[in-house]
Amino acid sequence: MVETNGAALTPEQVEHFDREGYLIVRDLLPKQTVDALRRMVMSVVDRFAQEWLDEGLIDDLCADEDFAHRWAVLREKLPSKTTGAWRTVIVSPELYALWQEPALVGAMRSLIGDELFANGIFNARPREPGSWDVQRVTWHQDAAYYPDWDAADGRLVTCWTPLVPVNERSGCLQFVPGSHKRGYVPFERVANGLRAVPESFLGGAENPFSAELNPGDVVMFDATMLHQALDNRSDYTRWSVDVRYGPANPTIIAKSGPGYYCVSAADQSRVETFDQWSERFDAERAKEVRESAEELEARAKALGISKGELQAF
Ligand SMILES: O=C(O)CCC(=O)C(=O)O
Repeated sequence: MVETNGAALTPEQVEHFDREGYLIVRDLLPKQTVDALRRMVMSVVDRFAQEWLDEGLIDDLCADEDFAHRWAVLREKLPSKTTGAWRTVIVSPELYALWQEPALVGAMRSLIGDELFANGIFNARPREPGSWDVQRVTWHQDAAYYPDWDAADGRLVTCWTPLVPVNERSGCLQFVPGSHKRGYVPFERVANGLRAVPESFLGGAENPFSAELNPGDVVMFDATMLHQALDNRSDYTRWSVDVRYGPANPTIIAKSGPGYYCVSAADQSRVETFDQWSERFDAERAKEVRESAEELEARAKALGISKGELQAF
């Protein structure tokens, strides 16, 4: 049985989220949760490094490099030096455990309610040192990514957590406080396929709030929150993980892609296990990938990189 009774947010924290559209909770995740996510990410790095070694693209696994530096050192050795966000490669018990983390669940129950659905949009991001078009995340609302988004369906909350220290130099997130109250604004596609808020809707972005965080901290924010990520000007990879929760009502479930029934205070038997979810994720993802193959091809071509490098988005 999963523990669903993590501590609730205080009324002041809920009030901050309602007013500003985001909330930072310091040291929310236990160290073992952060360590498990870092190990999961590093096992994917190991796998990629071994493939590149086998293909003769690199001559060293760089296994002595530390967590923050290894990926960037490996990528420097490759002809195409950067990659997008990861999704399919992080479907793992560790990611599942993050969604189930009692402290996070406690916070989400305070903001959303007692029946929670884990949205099928989630990422681990190897934001590499440098200024890379493929990785650039300019001002946007996450609502732009939810099919047929409608505020009346219920609140959708993104939870973003770093696996290394993030600050303005290493590419932290920035927010326009209170901008969620403007509601959903139109988006335009930018070169890397992401959905950006046009200039004319960016009032307040000249004076943003920078969410500087350490591993264990979580910033949670509303689907209509205007936010962006700064370029990474440090010498290490800005690793982070982001997951999303919504109320487990039939409309949200239908619109949430390959997510899963994540928490139920009323009946825990509704909650899918990792094996059930990952099997369904694979099947639904395979369908999505087939459907978007042409779009992927066009985006990769526009960026001058291979389809493989884009497909984890
Ligand atoms: O991590 C990033 O660089 C961007 C994250 C983001 O915009 C999001 O999770 O909605």
